[in-house]
Amino acid sequence: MSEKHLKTGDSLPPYSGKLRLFAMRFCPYAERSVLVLNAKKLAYDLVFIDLDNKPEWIFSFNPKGSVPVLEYEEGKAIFDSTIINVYLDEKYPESRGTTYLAGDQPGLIDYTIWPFLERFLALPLLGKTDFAIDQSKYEVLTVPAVKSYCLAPETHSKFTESRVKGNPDYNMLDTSDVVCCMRPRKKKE
Ligand SMILES: N[C@@H](CCC(=O)N[C@@H](CS)C(=O)NCC(=O)O)C(=O)O
Repeated sequence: MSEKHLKTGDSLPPYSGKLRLFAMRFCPYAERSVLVLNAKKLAYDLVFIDLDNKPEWIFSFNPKGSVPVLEYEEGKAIFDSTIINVYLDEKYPESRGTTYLAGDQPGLIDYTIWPFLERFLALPLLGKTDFAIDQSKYEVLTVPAVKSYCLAPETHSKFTESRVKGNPDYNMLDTSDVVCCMRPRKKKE
């Protein structure tokens, strides 16, 4: 691993077949994903990016140009540390081994990570089958705090579609304007 940060004009190192994380040595978000890769003992390449003179090719992996970015197959990448870590934990769950994400009781980690997993469940409906996850593995869905606010994959997918079309349907679940269709009860004589 080179500690050198690649900059504008530098070429993309050849893909070795391993997972590849684009990072910056002093970035705490990138460190989150490095820690998960290390904890899971995964083989990976680390490529550092000069964030003030970004190499052109970083935008083909992440249009925002921010790090971390995980290239999980040649030319296919995801970005944002939480998304990367959820993906890694889902794809390589071996070192987890507990009912909840960090033990046998639901806790802060479940409440912090679950919202992303909930949205991962909708990805196959949006054509992203690479990220399909198995809902039955997540006990957290039975926890009342989660169950009471959780939305169905179909709902997340409809909202995402509306957002992608540029017209996010924030009120799609609002029923306050729905006219009640029950007949008024007859008054007792
Ligand atoms: N929400 C993102 C934040 C990533 C982030 O802000 N990374 C910084 C470096 S620490 C970055 O890439 N900044 C340069 C830029 O956004 O163009 C994550 O969790 O991955």
